[in-house]
Amino acid sequence: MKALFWAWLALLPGLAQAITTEQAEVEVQTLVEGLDHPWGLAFMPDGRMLVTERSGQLRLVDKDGKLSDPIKGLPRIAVAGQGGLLDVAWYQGQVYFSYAEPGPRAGTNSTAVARARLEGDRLTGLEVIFRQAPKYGSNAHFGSRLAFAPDGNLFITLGERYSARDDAQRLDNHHGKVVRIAPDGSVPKDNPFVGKAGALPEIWSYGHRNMQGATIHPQTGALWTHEHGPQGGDEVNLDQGGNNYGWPVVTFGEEYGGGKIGQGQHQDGMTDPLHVWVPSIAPSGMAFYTGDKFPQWRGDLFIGSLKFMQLVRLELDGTQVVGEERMLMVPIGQRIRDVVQGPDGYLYLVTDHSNGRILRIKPANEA
Ligand SMILES: [Ca+2]
Repeated sequence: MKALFWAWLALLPGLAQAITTEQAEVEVQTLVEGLDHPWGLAFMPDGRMLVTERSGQLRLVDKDGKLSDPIKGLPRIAVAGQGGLLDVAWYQGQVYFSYAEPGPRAGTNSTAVARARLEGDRLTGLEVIFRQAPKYGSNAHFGSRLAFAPDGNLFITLGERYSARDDAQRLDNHHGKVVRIAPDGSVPKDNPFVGKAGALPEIWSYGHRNMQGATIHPQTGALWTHEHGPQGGDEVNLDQGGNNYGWPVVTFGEEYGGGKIGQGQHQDGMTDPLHVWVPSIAPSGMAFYTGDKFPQWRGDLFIGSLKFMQLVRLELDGTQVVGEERMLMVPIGQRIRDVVQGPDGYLYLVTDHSNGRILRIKPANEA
């Protein structure tokens, strides 16, 4: 009977066999608390962390968890709903961050990305290197994860703003797209839609809903993303240039409260996800584990779950998901917003809460 059950599961896309880590093998430490809905975390080469708070503050955290005052010199940020100060990255001596930028008309906004140098307690030389077009009246689905590829180009995930979902299938806008730009904001000449009439040249891939996870595979250098489905149908995607990922034509989810969306689950010319969650886990943050503190996890993909307040571990065979674990069943009672591997080989989590935390995952019984 059990064998039959797994045979049946194997027919469903995206369902992987449950796997487990002994709870006793892992210790969860609170490094920082009292953050206001933190969203993104990045390490700097000196070991300090940059952390964003959605309400508009960028702060530094030292190795012992000491939190700085807000960094000065940030641009105007549209803080409402899901919008605010969002992801952060460090690349070649500069801070890069994504945020909801106010538009010229009241109530409009879109995701923007800026970079600046950090001098003491302030940003200097701030440049906005990307603006999602068009500015739009919505406080939802900003996407906005940042991932630097090995070639130095920057991937930015962009949501379809919830009420503009049909735009995700058109190339004349940045709704429901991944874009790829150079660190100075210029467009790489080898982007897939450069020179195509009517297409914005920054676009890397399209047909996305709202992606709050993006990371680079440590061996292949490929971009992996995940995205929130509607009701059901969260996806992990191998995000390749020029591909159409289907939203809202194909999805494994349905309208909130029920009701069919689009044409079903597959269509020629649209790329299927590598993995699907039905029901949704509400994924945010994503990291491949490459460290030496948890040898048994090397090569695994870690994803935060907002909805279940869990850390999800996927075991992979190439691009195939062969096992799934829902970790941190001991309830921390806070939504996991970001997942980062530290330079020390520990995993760091950010919890999206009015008393948000940075958590450090260590092996238990470590000296
Ligand atoms: Ca899809």
